[in-house]
Amino acid sequence: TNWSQYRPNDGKYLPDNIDPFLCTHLIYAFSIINNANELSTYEWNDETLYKSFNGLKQRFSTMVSTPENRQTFIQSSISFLRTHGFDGLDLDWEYPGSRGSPPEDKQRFTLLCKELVQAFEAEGNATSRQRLMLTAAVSAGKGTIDTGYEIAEISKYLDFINVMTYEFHGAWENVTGHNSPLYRDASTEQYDTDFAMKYWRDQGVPVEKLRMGFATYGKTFHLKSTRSDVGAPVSGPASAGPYTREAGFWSYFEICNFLHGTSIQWIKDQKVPFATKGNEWAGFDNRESYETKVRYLKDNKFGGAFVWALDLDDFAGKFCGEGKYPLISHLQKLLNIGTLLFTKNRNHPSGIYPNPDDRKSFIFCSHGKKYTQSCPVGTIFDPSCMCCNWS
Ligand SMILES: *[C@@H]1O[C@H](CO)[C@@H](O)[C@H](O)[C@H]1NC(C)=O
Ligand SMILES: *[C@@H]1O[C@H](CO)[C@@H](O)[C@H](O)[C@H]1NC(C)=O
Ligand SMILES: CC(=O)N[C@H]1CO[C@H](CO)[C@@H](O)[C@@H]1O
Repeated sequence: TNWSQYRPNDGKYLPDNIDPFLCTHLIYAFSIINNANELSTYEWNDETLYKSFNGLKQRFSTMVSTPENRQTFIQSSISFLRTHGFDGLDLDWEYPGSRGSPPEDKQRFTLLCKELVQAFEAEGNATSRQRLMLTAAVSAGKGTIDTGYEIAEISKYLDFINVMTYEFHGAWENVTGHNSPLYRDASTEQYDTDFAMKYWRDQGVPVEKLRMGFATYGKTFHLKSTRSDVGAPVSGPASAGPYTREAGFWSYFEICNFLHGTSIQWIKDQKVPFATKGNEWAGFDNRESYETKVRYLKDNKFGGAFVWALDLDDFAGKFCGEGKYPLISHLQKLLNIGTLLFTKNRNHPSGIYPNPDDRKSFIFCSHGKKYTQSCPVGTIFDPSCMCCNWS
């Protein structure tokens, strides 16, 4: 209530006293209807109180705001991860310093990374276990990057960085645009995969730590006119997919259904496909665009790829007629020379083999199955001892 602030001494109650985890919904009491029939504030400081009240939604901000809160999070993460058998933590804060998070969260995010990795290291030492990994999914938009990250600093602490090189365009805009273009087009300066990857690199992330995002979904639009090129006017998203049930978004397996009875077209400058049917437009990725993107990734020596998301590919092979996981298995083939070797020689005896793609891991074959195993942090695979050794 807006009057609890006036209670004396220990009876005084402000938004800071709220435990945001007690209830699913919180209601601020009260606002009023003014003489002009408008919804309006009443107390002189309602607007200030609204700010701290709604600030409670910023769980990341509150968590990073004090050393004590950070330690609570860090220690709870370690026990959570160990209890459930995870090997590490991927931070997915969208985004420090944006969307209501205050500017100082940029520095606090760095502190969080630093303190997390210190605590992970100490726990690994104390328990003689391989230390937990720390990674982050980060923005690919210049503005959000600039306000959110001390790039060179965080890259010291993170084992790798997943640059979310997708969601560049969508039905929140009034014209068609591709979800995950490799290159810019005339109208989208600094809003493409190539820009984002090089921006992170040029501000100090070693290339081997950078992972490029590969989308297994597309973004959709409802066309307003007969135009269907990039930049054509739209009136919102296309219909929701029957499985993902979210307007503006289709999984790759839903895209495959859409493609029946229409043909794939290419955005030449951006090296990605799209398709139109009736007044619906979808920009997506397929095996061909993955090929171009992997070539780009290798040419630029970026450390690897990550996929968003496993469950959006045609995982069971029931929709696209391209086998199980058509996009991700294709990506694996494109990235992993080891796999190509193994498909040529399926009779590889059980045992340990160097991983030709990644010296920080090795390949372990057992009864016709192949497993990739990471070396402990700080070591690389040494073929002379067939073991992980200090680099
Ligand atoms: C963990 O052990 C390594 C190697 O013994 C040492 O260099 C490092 O300082 C230790 N880290 C912590 C946080 O205890
Ligand atoms: C889309 O919106 C922008 C401003 O956000 C405006 O400049 C532009 O003319 C609009 N385009 C169309 C096709 O409505
Ligand atoms: C102190 C106090 O009671 N403040 C106000 C809180 O808001 C309502 C409007 O709904 C006012 O009537 C109160 O006076």
